[in-house]
Amino acid sequence: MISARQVVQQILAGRESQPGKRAAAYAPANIALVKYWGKRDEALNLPVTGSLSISLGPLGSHVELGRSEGAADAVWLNGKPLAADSSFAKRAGAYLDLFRPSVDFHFELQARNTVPTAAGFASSASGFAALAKAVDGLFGWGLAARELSILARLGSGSAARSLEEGFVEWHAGKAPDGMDSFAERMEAEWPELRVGAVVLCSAEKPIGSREGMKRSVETCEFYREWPGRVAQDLVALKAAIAAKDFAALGAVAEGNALAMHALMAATRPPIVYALPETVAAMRKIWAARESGLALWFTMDAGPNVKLLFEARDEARVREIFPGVEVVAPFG
Ligand code: 2P0
Repeated sequence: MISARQVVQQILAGRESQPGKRAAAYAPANIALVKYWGKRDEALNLPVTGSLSISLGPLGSHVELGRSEGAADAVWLNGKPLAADSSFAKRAGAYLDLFRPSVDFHFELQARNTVPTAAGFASSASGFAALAKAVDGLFGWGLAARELSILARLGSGSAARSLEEGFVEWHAGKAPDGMDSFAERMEAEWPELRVGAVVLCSAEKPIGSREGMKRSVETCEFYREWPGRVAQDLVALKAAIAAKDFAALGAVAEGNALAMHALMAATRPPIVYALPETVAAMRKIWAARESGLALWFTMDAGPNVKLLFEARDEARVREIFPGVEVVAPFG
C-alpha cells in the first residue's frame, strides 16, 4: 500500500521549497455528468471508473494560505474562525500534514465559498482543489496541472476535477500509486448550457459519500455492472459534447445519475437519498419533457436535483421551478 505522503514526496522530489508569505487560489465547484461512485484505493482516493464533470465557473472556493506564528493551525471559513476540533478544520489540517515541512510549522488558512452549500452543490471539491493550488503557490513549486489534480485528489476524489473550467474528464488510471489518475479539461465550449440547482432539503444527509461508496463497492450485488455502464456513458457523453447534441447529453447524464442511485438503493443496508420531494421534482421534469421541453436532471449524494437545460429555455424552467438557482458554466 502506498500512502498519500509517499505520493506527495514522489511529486515533490527534486523541487526546492521556498515558502513565501501568503498564497491565494480559486477553484470552481463541479458537477459530474458521469459519476464517480467507488474507489479502488481509499487512502489515495483512486476511483474504480473515470468520470466527467462540468465546472461551475464563479461558484467555487477562494483560499488564502500563509504561515501562522501561533502554536497551531488557524482556520477560518467564510470569515469565521473555526474551532480546532471542527470537522472542516480537522480535515484541512490532516491534508496540510501532507505538506508540513516540520511539526512546528503551522498554517493560517482562510477559505471562502462562493458556492452556496445550502443549494446542494458540494464545496469539498472546489475547497481541496483551491487548497492544493494555494499550497503549491505558498511553497513556490510551480507544479503542472496534472500534478495539482493528483494532489487535490488526495484531499477529495472529486477535487481532482476542480482544477479546470469547462468539461473535465478524470481518468481512472491503473497505477497503484495513482500517477495516472488525474483530470484534464476537454476541448469543448457550450455557452448556452445551464445548470440549475433545485433545493428540496438542506438538512445533513444520512450518510456521506465517502462511507456510502465504500458500502456500495462492498455490498451492492450489481456494482460489478457499474464500470461497464460508466465506460459506455463516457463514450456517449463525449460524442454528445462533440456534436453539441443537448438531448443526448441530458439523456446520458440523467441515466447515469439514476443508475448510480440504483446502485445506492441496492447497497446493504440501502442508501436512499431521494425524498418524496425529489421524486415529485423528477416527475415534473419528465412531464415537462413529454410536453416538448428539453429539460433533464442529475443528482448527487443527496436529495436535491440539478437541472440541465439550455439558455433559451430558462424562462420556462423558472416557471416550473421558481426557486431554481441558475449557473452558466461557460460564463
Ligand atoms: C461525483 N460524488 O462524481 C460523485 C457523485 C457524489 C455522487 O464525488 O471520498 O466527496 O472525498 O473521494 O469526492 C462525492 O465524493 O468523495 C462525489 P471522496 P467525494 O461527483
